Amino acid sequence: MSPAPYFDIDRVPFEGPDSHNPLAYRYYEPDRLVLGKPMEDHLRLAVCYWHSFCWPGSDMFGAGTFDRPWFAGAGDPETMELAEHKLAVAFEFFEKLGTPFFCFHDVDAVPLPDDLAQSRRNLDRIAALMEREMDRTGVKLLWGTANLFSHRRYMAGAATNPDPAVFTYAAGQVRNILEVTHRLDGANYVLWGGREGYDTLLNTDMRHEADQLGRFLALVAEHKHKIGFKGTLLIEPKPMEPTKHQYDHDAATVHAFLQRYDLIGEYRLNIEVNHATLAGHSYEHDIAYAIANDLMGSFDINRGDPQNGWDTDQFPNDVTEATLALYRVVRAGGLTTGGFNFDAKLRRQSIDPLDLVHAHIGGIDTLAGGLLAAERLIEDGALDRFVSDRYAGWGNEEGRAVLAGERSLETLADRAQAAPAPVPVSGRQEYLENLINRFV
Ligand code: XUL
Ligand code: CO
Repeated sequence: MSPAPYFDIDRVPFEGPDSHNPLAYRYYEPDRLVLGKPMEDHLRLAVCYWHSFCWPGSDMFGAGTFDRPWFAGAGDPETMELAEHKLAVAFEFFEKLGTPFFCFHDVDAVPLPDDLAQSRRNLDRIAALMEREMDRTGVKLLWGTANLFSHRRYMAGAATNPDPAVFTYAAGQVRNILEVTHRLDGANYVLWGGREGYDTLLNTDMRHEADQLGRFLALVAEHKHKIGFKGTLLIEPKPMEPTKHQYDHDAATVHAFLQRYDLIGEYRLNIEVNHATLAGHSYEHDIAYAIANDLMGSFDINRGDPQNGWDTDQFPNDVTEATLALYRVVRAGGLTTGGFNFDAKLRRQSIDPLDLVHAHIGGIDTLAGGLLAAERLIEDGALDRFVSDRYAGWGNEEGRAVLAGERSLETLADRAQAAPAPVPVSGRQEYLENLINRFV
């Protein structure tokens, strides 16, 4: 259970913005107070298991480039011993980075044979070791999830599969990992509908599939309450990839779906940068939508490549984007059960253990820098004031009466006819963009 250290570094220290040490944080200072709350509680950073410890560096033109000692040989199945080795390295990594949370799929942690009872035994065995490591290090589980998209049984979806036996199998898989997430005191449980969509409408009954997905989500919520799991259930929107079209397209689509199937209150959103951008939005847009509709839950953080139209899942490095996201999150009251999970992977040529460290240090400092800029922006107050002044007209008695439904179209029309025409007011976009750059 305790192989030799894999990462040849000490714990990553905070050294401040002037440091030239590539193995130190320049901005991430966990106990620094930001607007009265420690930075680590604002960010609730998580390392993801799958990209960092399971993904071999493969692409559609070639096999894996990463040579990790816990990987099974080509064509060999993963064993529990290798899974335990992987777990030990993962916790070594969390400790050295000082990240307080991690996230995993069932299949990331252990082999899942085509036998739900044996899969559960494997999960329980690793959960016991996880508990030990969690106790030793203080690292906590941000969320667990089921991989309902890699196995060939799920090629036509899990909850939305035309075969009810696949729906049933998926239910069994979710029960196992939801219960394990509960056992590990996970703060959330995530459902990402990887193949809950279609490849072609020619073979698809869209209404039927939506009803199936609605039922599946209701079953998961019922089971959560039955077992007393107190974490938040989260849906992670994504418009496409792997399917041509996924039903959980973006925050607004999921919102409509939750309303349609009477699931508001049971689910919140896990919003991911590169999913929002694939949907043709900015990250900030989906965050703003979630906040406006009381659906903010948690965040997967990464970035896409502006020249590529797919989910490249690179580590975040844009401080302005992080600033705008954190400004909204903090202004909305901040995270509760959620966190920022690095759902990001190395490039295929970054084959050294240290590359994983550099990637996370950069991502963590990007978020920390964004948080500090957001703090300055909030303390300054000019942006807030600009927006509230812009809507100030609605705050008077007449404006409130209109919104409260106390005026008819006729009354408004008569008033408009009697009054001088409204005078257009500048939206001042460029002024505001310059303002943001003053704080980043
Ligand atoms: C895929 C993705 C997933 C989910 C969890 O694009 O983001 O890793 O976060 O299943
Ligand atoms: Co994700």
